Amino acid sequence: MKRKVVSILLTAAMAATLLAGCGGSGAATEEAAPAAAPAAEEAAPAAEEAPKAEEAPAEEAAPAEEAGAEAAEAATGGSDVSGKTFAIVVKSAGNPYFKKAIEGFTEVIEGNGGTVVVKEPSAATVDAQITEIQSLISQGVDSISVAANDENALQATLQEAMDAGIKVNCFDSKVNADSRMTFCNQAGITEVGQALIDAVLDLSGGEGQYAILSATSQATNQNSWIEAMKSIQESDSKYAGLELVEVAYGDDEPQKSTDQAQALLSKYPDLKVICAPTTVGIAAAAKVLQDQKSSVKLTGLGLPSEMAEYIGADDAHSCPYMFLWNPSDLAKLAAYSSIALVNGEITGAVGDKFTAGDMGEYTLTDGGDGGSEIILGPPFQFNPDNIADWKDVY
Ligand code: RAM
Repeated sequence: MKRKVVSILLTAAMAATLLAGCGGSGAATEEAAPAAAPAAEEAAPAAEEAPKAEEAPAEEAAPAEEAGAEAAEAATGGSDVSGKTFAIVVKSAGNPYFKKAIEGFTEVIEGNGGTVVVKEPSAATVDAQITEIQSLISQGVDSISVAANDENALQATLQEAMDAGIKVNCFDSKVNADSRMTFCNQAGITEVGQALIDAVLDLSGGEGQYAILSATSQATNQNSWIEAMKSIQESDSKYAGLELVEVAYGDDEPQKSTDQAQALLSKYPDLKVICAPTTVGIAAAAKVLQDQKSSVKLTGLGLPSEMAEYIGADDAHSCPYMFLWNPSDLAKLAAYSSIALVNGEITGAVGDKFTAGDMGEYTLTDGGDGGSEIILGPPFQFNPDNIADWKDVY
């Protein structure tokens, strides 16, 4: 019972944070720029909404099945989808970011009476995802939500799925407009790029060499954030002193990311900053830099639970601050939009609206690529002042 109360408190606190940090769907774009700024005071209001560290651990410590059942109970506000099957296809297995996403997706679908099928390819490749999606088509699922390992290469397979009457959306990392009905985007691409390049500028002291440690070379989301960083850098003279020396790829594998971080340090003795726009890459680089007592500073996109020990303002810590969103909330949005597609409440057209349970109403907006998207909210900054509040949440 106590755990249930804590669970409800936590859910309410996270919802409050989401509302405080993200606003409704319509407000997301306007609010994104200020919230993405790396100034400490920007993070303060949202940090106050964050669950206190004392509240969070009980939820995290709950046995998986029990926590799942309670979470399902709490997931109200969708529509009944009894007898329907919803698949989630992540980039690859073993990534804690996608573990949280699967939890959020499952909570919503099972909370509304549906069945979940989880597909976790052993490596972050498009071929592995094609194999998984083919099996979902044969199985006759009602819906597929995919975090894509390639923007275009899933098109034939996803078109086959849609031709078979399966509703297809993507989340986290998109497929092209012809391959999807809509896209649940964690944050505006420009907002993420702006937050990252501003962090690089700040941590470099305004000039010098930086490197990017990315995921796979084909990942739609990382590639679009990197392109946004580059174009912002080119468009404003305040970034003129920054030199991007290399984009390295750790393929969202811990060992390869570690090797790539070490290689960057050896190749570029004057390197000032590494920016890793991947939770796997940033965690690997954080350990390398901290173990080596390197003066190179780190920023990027990281999970608070994995990065807490590396976040700090002093020389003993490798990462002064970083950004992310709630991966569980992102996948909940994918689940709610899948339910709306399956129930015929939306078709994926720009302007469609649906209610994402207790997350509120969302509107499908123009994704800028010929398809629609649904934006969760602006990226959130994690820093020494708020990391303790978040490290046990996700
Ligand atoms: C990794 C994955 C994921 C990305 C995060 C930031 O976990 O590449 O797609 O959104 O990092």
